Amino acid sequence: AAGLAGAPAPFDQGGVKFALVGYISAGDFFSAVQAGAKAQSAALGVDLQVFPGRQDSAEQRLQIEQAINLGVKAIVIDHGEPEALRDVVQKALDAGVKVVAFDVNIDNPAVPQVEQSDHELARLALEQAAKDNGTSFTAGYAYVAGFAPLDRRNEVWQAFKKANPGVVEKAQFGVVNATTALSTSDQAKAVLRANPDISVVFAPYDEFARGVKLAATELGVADKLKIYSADVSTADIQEIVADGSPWVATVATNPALVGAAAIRAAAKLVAGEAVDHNLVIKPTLLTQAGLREAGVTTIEELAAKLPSFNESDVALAPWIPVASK
Ligand code: SR1
Repeated sequence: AAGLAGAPAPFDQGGVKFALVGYISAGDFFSAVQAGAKAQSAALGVDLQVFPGRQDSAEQRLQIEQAINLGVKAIVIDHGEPEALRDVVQKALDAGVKVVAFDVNIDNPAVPQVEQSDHELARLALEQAAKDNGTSFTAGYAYVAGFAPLDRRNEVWQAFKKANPGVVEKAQFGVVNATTALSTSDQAKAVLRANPDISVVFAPYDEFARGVKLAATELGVADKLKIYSADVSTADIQEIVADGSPWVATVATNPALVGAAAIRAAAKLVAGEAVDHNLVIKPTLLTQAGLREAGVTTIEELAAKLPSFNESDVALAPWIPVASK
């Protein structure tokens, strides 16, 4: 590939390879992160190889080893189990490969951590829940421990319940696998049948929210429920704005910006430039009412109507062309 004019080495010469190694296979969020990473890589003249996840730590470790052997200059790790990754990440660093982690705590000062300000994300969602429902309601909660973003959002949920004793969590459920939405829907159905008084579900991952909405619709209780989530995609927006949808708010970044920022951070490290340890992409509250009022039906329309949703100042440099949106 041709070099990038005006860029520092090795980008000025071209032929630079990066890898993005994922952990989770399901869902629009992860495809959009990958799309953003690919677009930013193309703008840098970088050849990006994407290793899709399959919820399998052993496979993710092997993929990191493969990437090292392919001679990549940098690896972006997108989710995973930290304990399974720390030694293989050190192996990459020892081989001179730069590493950037998104939503998996590698706990290594040489590895910048990308996140979506999960505390703020959960706080915005729960403030909206309190605005809509008051601070006394019976809740369901979709959560799986062990994923850094969900664990951070969980800290805020626990503090919210403590601060509002009228909020009673009747059931916790959720599955992260290759069919998260469907598996979570099966659990949500059982939970909603057993607890017909649940009026609010906090489901801070769009695949969870999708599953809860499906369950509520199939049980015919969508009009008695309000779902508050994280993340957004075109398919999510369509589910949120649909007539009678119980999915009333989500708090989200543009996931393509997350992927692009991680690639820029990796490029800066490869060029020998300083990168902050914590790289935060800020989320935005999106309500059903707001989306309907704005007539937004796709993520592109959202980006056009809400320019802040399509901008991030993370890991910029004068020589890095920002990927077209
Ligand atoms: C299983 S972790 C799922 C979350 O990872 C990303 O942070 C997305 O926001 C999603 O909610």
